[in-house]
Amino acid sequence: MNSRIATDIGNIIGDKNIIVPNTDNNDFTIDRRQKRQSFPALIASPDNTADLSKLLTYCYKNKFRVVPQGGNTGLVGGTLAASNEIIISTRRLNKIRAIHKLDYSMIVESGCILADVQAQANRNDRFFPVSLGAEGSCTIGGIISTNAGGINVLRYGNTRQNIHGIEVVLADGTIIHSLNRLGKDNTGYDLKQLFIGAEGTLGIVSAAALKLSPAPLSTVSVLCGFSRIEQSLELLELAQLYSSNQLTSFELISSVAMDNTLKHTPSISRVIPACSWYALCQFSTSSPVIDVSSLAENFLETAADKQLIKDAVLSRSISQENGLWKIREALVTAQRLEGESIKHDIAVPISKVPELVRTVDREVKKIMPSIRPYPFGHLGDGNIHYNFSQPTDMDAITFRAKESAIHNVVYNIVDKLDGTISAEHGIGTDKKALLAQYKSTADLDLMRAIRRVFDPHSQLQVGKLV
Ligand code: S2G
Ligand code: ZN
Repeated sequence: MNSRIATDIGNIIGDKNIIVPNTDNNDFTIDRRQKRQSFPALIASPDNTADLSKLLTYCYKNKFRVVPQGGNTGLVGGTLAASNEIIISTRRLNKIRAIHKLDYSMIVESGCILADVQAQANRNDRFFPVSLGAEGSCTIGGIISTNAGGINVLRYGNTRQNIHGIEVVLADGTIIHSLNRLGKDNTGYDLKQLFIGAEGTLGIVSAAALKLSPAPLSTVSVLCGFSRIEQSLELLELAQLYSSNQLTSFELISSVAMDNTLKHTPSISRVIPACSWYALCQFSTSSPVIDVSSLAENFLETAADKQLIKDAVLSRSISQENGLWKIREALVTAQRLEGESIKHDIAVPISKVPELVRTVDREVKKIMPSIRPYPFGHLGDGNIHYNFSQPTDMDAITFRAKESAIHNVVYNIVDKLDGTISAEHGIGTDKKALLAQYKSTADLDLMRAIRRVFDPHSQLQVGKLV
């Protein structure tokens, strides 16, 4: 991009907000979890919505291609930029504009880090429930544009269900002001929902009115071990029953994931004897009159009476509970330390998870007998990260060479089980071709038509999503 353009953009957003990519600050140009490098023409980081609007108007008039970016923690190549594209980072749009306790709402700008927003809500005796591994660096704009999930979806829904309103800037610079704090607003199309999960293809979210929940007053977590994947469904049903709607999370962990986490994380020790499968669940309540520990104890007693579990531990303190969830957080890193991995972010109807697990295991081993399945995930949403680790007797190149064959087997099984190829991580560049394979022509045509309405010059997120 020539220097005149950089000068123009500097005049619009301030020279200090133009970021020159170099080896030191590759935070914007390397997608940190996949380690892929971008080489954008320029990185612009406006620090207010008005400048963002002027910048987009300038890009619109000049037909420059734009890649919106939040915390750059995505997993599907959604923030990669080509040399003829401008990364527009929202990180400097990072003010918490207001908190409205009695409205259970909080107005924050896109560049706010999720963990900071969670903390600010907690300080005001409120709870913003979207919680995921990257929360220390992902941004509010990022979780909105990918409709991020995480471990609390079972009780609180995805990001989509926790947004009252948004402020968004369209490709031509038009600002859509709909930062309302209303629990209900039935006045035509719910336009905000179009931008949530659109991966930046329809506009750049600059701020959001978040929906807050009452802060949990007490929580307790249970790690139980069991033998057969089918028992996980009965345990989930029992946990729902005995929690009287206080069940926040229900995560599935395979023995491989547990054993690898223990192997690679010195600070974590085994808390119950080895089992084939584990479920980690959390009961939480905001009520001063509900004793979640006794709910969890009743759950465990009944599970034991029904011989659903081999062993279990119930947290008796916050630090013990944090220790249990550290296992869940650490298992993703632990897999990375076991060599190359082939990952899936799939979901099927909950009742079909056992069939998914057994069929995928059987069919993938026909392609690669020594492959190491590494399944874990959000059983409560039917969302299983059915990952595979490189066989110990195979080099990375040979392993990678089979990746698309393995993906095909897995996605065909998911499709037959009425599932989805992407439950929470989105499509980006990596799954664009897959989406075309598994989404109906009618769906794809409609999505493309909507995209043309919002981005008539085809400038936003070219080559991503649809
Ligand atoms: C999780 C992250 C999956 C991965 O931990 O629930 O969303 O493989 C995932 O990074
Ligand atoms: Zn996940």
